[in-house]
Amino acid sequence: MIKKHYKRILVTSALTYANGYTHLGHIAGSILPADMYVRYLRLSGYDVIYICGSDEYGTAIEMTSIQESKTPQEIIDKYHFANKLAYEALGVSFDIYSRTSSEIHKKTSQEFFKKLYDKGLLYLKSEKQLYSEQEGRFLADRFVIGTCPHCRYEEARGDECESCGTTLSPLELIDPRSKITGDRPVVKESSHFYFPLSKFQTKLEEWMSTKSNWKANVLNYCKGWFKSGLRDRAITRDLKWGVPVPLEDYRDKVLYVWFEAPIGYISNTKEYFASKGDTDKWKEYWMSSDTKLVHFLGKDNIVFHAIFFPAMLMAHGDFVLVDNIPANEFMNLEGSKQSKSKGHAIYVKDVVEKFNPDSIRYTIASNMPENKDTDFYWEDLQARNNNELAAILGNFVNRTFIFSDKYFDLMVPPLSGEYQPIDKEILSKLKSYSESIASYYENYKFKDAVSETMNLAREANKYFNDTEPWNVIKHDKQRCGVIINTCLQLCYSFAILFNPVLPFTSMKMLKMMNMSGSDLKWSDAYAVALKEDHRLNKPEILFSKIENEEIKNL
Ligand code: B3M
Ligand code: ZN
Repeated sequence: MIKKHYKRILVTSALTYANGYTHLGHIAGSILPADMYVRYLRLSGYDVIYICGSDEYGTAIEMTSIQESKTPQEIIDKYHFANKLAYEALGVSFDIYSRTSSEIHKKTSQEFFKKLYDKGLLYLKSEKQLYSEQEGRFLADRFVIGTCPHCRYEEARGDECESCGTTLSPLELIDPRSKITGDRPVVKESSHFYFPLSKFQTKLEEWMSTKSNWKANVLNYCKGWFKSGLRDRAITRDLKWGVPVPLEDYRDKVLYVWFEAPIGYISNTKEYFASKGDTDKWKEYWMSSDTKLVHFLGKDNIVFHAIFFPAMLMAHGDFVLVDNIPANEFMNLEGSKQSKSKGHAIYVKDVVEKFNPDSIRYTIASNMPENKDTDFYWEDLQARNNNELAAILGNFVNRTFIFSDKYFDLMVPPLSGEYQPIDKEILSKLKSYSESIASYYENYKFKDAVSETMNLAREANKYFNDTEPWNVIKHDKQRCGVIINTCLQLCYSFAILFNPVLPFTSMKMLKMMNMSGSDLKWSDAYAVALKEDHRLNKPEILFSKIENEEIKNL
């Protein structure tokens, strides 16, 4: 169980850059585990909100706008709305999916900066920067490429080497050049505000030492940062696209995207409650120590959420710190990394048009990169859909409904006569499975949660086979009724237990059972909830087979 002293749970998924279409790598890394987690929590009666949105500033956006010959505003409008729709089509149940270009975010991040500034925590430092005379601008972060000083990769970006993963600053690059024009930049001085990250190292280390339940990959990664010593970071940039620095003399500078973007979690929470007419309620979530804050993200975002953002929040002083960061590794595509910048990715908007969104969710969840990188294969989608979803879950539900239709007039048969030991056994398994699946969800073990749920569906098929209702019906309709009643209770349980991973199928099953989807409860999964003589609806096929031709040439 989630610790008693938590009254509410605030869940975030890393904000998606609105410079490209969201792809299955994002889903596996930060979206699907969070969605399954919150769906489970809601079913279990926890007070939970799920916050996400588009990340709309930073050089990534400006770069795309140049590449696509559009304004940054046109770029973010195009991708924000497209991604919002794609997430909906995949059944992602955000409470809000907003954007960092909103007014409320501008205000919130400026106030945050101002508070640190007024506390005297920020300092101004003049630093050498690369400047393109041809373009008349400083080349921040992704606007410059060059050779990585660590691994010699020749296309390393000014902020990070994608080849060896090292965080870089543009001046460390060997032979730097402008990403846009290829121009060789000159070095010029510019002043920037610095956040004193080094001063927070001890406090951060002490705080993290209480997090023994964090994933080893997250803790080890952070230890590496502590070992090399945290360095202060510039939190402003010489760019036009961004949140302006809220100080008269520095209006031509903007806040660094990794400073303002995480504040977007706070801004979006404010917007969510404001839209419900309760403008102060966000404080309950962000400003109480009995809130459990959980960030879901991919491993490339760990440092910002485990070190940089918590240090910002410590410096600010008013906000709750993160309780856990169940970061995932990467899900690659048939052997190599998915990357929207390289066009090597499966976009959500495309895949939901071709396949059942629940089959996609199930395939990703079953192969979630929780502890190591994994790969997405089309053959795996086909196999999971055909051999598990259709052949195990779909088959069980289908046989149960065919029997109910053919022999019981689509009514839940009465429980006249005693349960036999075999019935009691499967019903008691419902309880133990519900508990173990719940515990997997609460401990961020999504792969185990899903495979355990499918194991229960296997048990259900075994029950059907062992009780042989097709024989029993010939000589004992009453006994057959008890069996089918039990099978229908199992179907209802599946609508609940599979709901976190298969939300559309869950609703379809509830419709078939003529049960409401609005007040589903995890504990009803073992409650024998269907009443005798309850009328059922006509069955539908839950999963159709994926044929070889459908995945050829994808
Ligand atoms: N947009 C990075 C990414 O999409 C970034 C996450 C921001 S979370 C505050 O990988
Ligand atoms: Zn490198």
